[in-house]
Amino acid sequence: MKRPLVAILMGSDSDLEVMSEGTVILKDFGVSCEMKVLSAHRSPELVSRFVKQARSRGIQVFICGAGGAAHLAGAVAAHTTLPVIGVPLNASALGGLDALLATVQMPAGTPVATVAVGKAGARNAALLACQILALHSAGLRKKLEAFKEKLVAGIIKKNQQLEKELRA
Ligand code: RP5
Repeated sequence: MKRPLVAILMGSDSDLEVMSEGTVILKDFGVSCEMKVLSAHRSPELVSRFVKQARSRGIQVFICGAGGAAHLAGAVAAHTTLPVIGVPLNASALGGLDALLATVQMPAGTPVATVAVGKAGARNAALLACQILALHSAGLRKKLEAFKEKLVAGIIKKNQQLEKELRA
């Protein structure tokens, strides 16, 4: 098995369904990853130990998903200079707005690249991780270019379908 390049962390196993969206994307792009439940509030020492050892194990990008007070991405970013992507999750009565604000509003000096709330965010976090890794991988860059071309082809097809329906 290849050494993981991306660590996907989540605050609870209740986040697994959403965060698994990212693993599907990474698998499609042939990027190895590992997944762990680590909570900024329930297990702060484990978070710090994991993050401090990650670079020496080959990790290059962190993706952190959490709901509610959602401090995981920020807590990870506090311990590393590796890029950290935060995925706010809808896990409380506030519908994810709480997690979005907690993840995005980092103080200057400790950046977290925050993506959208929920599954779209989990997917985009994985794509962004691939784009970061592609800075040093021509193979990965080609796969990303092919992915973009597929997006364009999808839009063209939708317009053809729309025209057909309007003409009918
Ligand atoms: C957050 O609290 C987790 O990331 C999760 O989204 C939320 C609820 O966790 P559980 O009570 O389901 O373990 O820290």
